[in-house]
Amino acid sequence: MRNQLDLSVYVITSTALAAPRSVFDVVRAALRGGATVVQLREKELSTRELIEMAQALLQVTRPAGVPLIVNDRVDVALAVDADGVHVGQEDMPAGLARRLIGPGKILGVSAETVEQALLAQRDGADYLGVGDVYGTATKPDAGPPIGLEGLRRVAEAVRIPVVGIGGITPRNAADVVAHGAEGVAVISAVFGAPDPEEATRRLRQAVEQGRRRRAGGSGVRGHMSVPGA
Ligand code: TZP
Ligand code: MG
Repeated sequence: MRNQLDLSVYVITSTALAAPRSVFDVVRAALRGGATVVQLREKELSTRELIEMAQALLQVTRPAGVPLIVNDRVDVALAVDADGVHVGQEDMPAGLARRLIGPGKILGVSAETVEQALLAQRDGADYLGVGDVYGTATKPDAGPPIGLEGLRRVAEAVRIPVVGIGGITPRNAADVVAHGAEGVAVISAVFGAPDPEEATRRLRQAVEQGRRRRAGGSGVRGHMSVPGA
């Protein structure tokens, strides 16, 4: 799974935003809509509850062939044999996480700056979550938005793929990809959406559009590439 990681639409759980629906209902809808990665991120749960939710989510993601990544908790990821773990700058250092999970599991690292990104790459990250791109209401302790240019600087500095995160919606996801991201990571755009399946489908379409724009040589917002122009 590590070798064939598809970061196009990376959905991150939120029990709070899913309510009154369950996280499982929203994850199933997102998978129908074409989500390519699911991350379990539930800061309020006990260790026991987190393990139970991870095991139940694996029953949904495995048949779909989509990796389940556990946020923050290397121990929980290992205990349930999840597909990988995602660590931030205040979690277990990436090098230690890699040592514990071994070479076969997916390791994601959050990076806001080029320096953090280069260290994570050196320490064995498979991909980077880069943001907050646009400003988010979902993570109150996120730093100031880095914007599309901040994202581009990080993406250009590393060899490993990056996903943009923070305030991403179907309307702006193409810009994120046009500025060098391989895909988009979202919480509220899917877990807070009235129709998570449709929201995920629109994110996927936007990612494809962003790739076409990048291939056409125009990463600049609002500028479509015009052949011969
Ligand atoms: N890390 C940086 S921004 C963010 C995280 C976890 C929250 C993203 O949530 P949303 O709702 O997609 O803006
Ligand atoms: Mg974390």
